[in-house]
Amino acid sequence: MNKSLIVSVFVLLLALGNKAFANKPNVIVIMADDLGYGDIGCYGAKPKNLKTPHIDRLAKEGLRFTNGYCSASTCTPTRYSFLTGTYAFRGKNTGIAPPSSPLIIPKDVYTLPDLMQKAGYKTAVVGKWHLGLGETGVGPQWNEELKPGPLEIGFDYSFLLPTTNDRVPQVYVENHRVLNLDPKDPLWVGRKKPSPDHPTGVTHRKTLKMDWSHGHNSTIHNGISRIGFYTGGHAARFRDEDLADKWVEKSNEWIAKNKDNPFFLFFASHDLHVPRIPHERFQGKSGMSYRGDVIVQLDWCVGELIKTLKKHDLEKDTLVVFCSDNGPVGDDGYKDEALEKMGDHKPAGPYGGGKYSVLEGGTRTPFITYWPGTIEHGVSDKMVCTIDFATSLANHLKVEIPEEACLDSLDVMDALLGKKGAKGRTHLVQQDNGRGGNYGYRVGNWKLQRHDSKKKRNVVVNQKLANSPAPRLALYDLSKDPREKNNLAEKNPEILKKMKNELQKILDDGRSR
Ligand code: NG6
Ligand code: CA
Repeated sequence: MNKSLIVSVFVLLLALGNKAFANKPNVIVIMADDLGYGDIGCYGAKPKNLKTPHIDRLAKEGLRFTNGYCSASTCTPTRYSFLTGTYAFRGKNTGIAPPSSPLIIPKDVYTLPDLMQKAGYKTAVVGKWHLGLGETGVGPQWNEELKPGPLEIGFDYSFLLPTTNDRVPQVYVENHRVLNLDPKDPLWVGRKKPSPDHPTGVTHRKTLKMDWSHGHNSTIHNGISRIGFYTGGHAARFRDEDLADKWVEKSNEWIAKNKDNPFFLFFASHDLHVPRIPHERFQGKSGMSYRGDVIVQLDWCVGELIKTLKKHDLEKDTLVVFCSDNGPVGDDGYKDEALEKMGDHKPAGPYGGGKYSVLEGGTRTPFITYWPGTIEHGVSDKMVCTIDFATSLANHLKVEIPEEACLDSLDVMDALLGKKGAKGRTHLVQQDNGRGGNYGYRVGNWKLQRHDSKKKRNVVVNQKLANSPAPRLALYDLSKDPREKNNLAEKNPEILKKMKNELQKILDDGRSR
């Protein structure tokens, strides 16, 4: 073969290689926990030492969305919708999952990881799960095989914090097993105090390294009392300080093992959920409270993942998405000075409300897509939601999804990739927690709030968890009133009626795709 022929064959192979990846990029979804719209530099965070250079770089070189959403203002329903492509209020028991929740995504539901597997991907979830484990009516069998779980709904590998870290137990679950569990020291998890002398956040409050402010006063582990009780499993227990490092370590291992196939990694960070316990090397770094420090820690994780992609020369072959599972909260049950040391920082940016709320701050969250060489850098005002990945990726990968699956997931792939003329969503339902709660419904600049919850009837929950009254139906113009303070319902009865009916139809139809 002469030289020029060799060169042309090489160029052709390179082109084919790139094309294969353009059709099947690796996908990493980095989902932060309780991270608000205004919490990171590229979304306007100002505090001098609250630095997020790695996330900011994704935004600078990728696409930063100003209308990016998660579908609910609490964790479990957002994660449910992200994985199923269906609004959580349509499912059973999709509110915040308790420590002993069984798997809440039915095994026969077609999921995002299912469709990625169909497309030939290896799939993994590393980090916080909070979608339950075990059979319905039974729940997690901690000392046995923990299934069904992620492996039964489309993941090839899982390395989990099974619930959320303010809930018991503090153990890792790798695939079907609690990691490092000594059978001679079985793990018991329950709702009632296991013995009269079992130390709790109430009886041993003085010994705690971080005091609780509400709830979170049952079993103590690592000097922090939690929701729920447990005993045993001592060899399996982790230190809160080490979670972020572990997620990075396990992700890196898995990427290295799977780098020759297309892969899908759901990196489910626990930062900034309570208890906010950064690794010692991040403590004090933000100049704020631990809430700020775990943002710095989260940013470090993002940097490490990108470093890993670079190391394997995969940056140009990987679509990275950075998002959050719900908006911000100050005091979420521990006295960690989050509110006291907030200063002028506005965790929800210009928006009102936050976690638990149907105001914009509850679901409008950081949302960045990054794929060097494919996504041009910029800022997008297209409306996109974490619920849309399923249909967007399915269409991109040419995988058919069954008619009765992913009922509310829309194809916004062109918008995610920043293509010219791309359309985002025209409407979005925002929910708080669980079924029959409160709803937000957004169309263009109009925002309808509908407060249904019997418990929290006519109540708006704001970042400080203080409740203020709200009418059952209210209408806001987000272009002028991002904090949703000026109810325009009376002045715009037609728009109110139209949006109220549209929302009702989406609820009644059982689908919006
Ligand atoms: C609440 C907890 C809160 C947090 C939340 C779930 C109390 C008083 N509050 O019930 O601390 O754990 O559930 O958060 O227990 S989420 O981000 O996982 O949805
Ligand atoms: Ca959350």
